[in-house]
Amino acid sequence: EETAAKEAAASGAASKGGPTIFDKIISKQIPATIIYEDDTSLAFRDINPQAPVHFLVIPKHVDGLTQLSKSEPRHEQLLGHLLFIAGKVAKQEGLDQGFRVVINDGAQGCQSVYHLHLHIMGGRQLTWPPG
Ligand code: D5M
Repeated sequence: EETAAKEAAASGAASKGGPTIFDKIISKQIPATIIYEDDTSLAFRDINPQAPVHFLVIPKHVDGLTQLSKSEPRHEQLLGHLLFIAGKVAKQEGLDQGFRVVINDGAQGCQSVYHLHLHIMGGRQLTWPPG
């Protein structure tokens, strides 16, 4: 938990439920390398890539997986959409040999930015299990 808190501080994460750095990326207040965008989602390259290709897919209007899971049914569709976009952009990025999709949720999940995001990593042989 201490590590997660430190990582959160290092990434500039806001408190749970508050605005995060990703809100500023959505509103274009801070730059990011955006590789896909539609009305409800955004994909951009991770600033600290863990693989040759590492991008994030985020919802534009919802903060967290827990928030999504216990609220309106329309969020069920949004979750599916995020995964659909992950696959579409993975193809666009040439990840035809495979890739990994990860969601870090909460302190034990090692989440550092409290705005739901899917990590998509590929372009090298990945290993399992993660730490
Ligand atoms: O991962 C949060 C991820 O967000 C981590 O891989 C770094 C990335 N990040 C943080 N700030 C930025 C900006 N400004 N641009 C691009 N990527 C960023 P987590 O799953 O919460 O641990």
